[in-house]
Amino acid sequence: MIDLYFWDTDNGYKARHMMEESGLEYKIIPVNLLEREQFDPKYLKINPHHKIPVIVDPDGPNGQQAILFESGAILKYIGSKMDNRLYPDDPMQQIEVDKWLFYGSAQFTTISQQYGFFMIRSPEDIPEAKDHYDRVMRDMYRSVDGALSDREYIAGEFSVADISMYSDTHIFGNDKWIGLSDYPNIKRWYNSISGRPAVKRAWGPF
Ligand SMILES: N[C@@H](CCC(=O)N[C@@H](CS)C(=O)NCC(=O)O)C(=O)O
Repeated sequence: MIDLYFWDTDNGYKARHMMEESGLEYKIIPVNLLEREQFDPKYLKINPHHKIPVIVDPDGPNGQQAILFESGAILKYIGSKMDNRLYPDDPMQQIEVDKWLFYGSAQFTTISQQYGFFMIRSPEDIPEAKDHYDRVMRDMYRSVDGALSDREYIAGEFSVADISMYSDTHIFGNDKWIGLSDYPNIKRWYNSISGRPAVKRAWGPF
């Protein structure tokens, strides 16, 4: 049984979605960020960066316990472990998945979080920062929309790379924020992933 240390944020949902896709047995252990539980010394032992998500797999490589932080690393690890392989074996396909998986973690989510901070959570209203991140987000959506114009999923077949970009699209792609009407390929991709049973389970109550 894998332990998933979770709270309801974009990165948290990536890992939870992945666990639901995997069919592996797992248990959610809530880490209440509002109560600052991520700073509990016991939690800092498994993630010194005081962040969710984390997974603890008692049945890791060579029968050893595996502890992973970083949602991208979690997606890749679980994708490699599962039977239906959302992380491919083929080296050429791996290149395609890796570049989008890293893009998802390093670019798509990072920019989305900055956008979210200045649009929603910043105690100060800073119009220049809002304009900046709105422009960067739309530029990013434009390039992802272009990439999706000749393929169903971001790396070809449905993979961990899609999971790494879904949760922020779910949070900020709606009409209240960026909206998807100018990005028809993202809209198709988003709707297709939203229909997956694993997504419905992953975004349910916990
Ligand atoms: N790069 C990390 C980022 C994780 C992250 O930003 N986690 C946030 C929630 S989305 C968090 O736990 N923040 C609490 C804190 O920084 O104290 C990943 O992809 O897992």
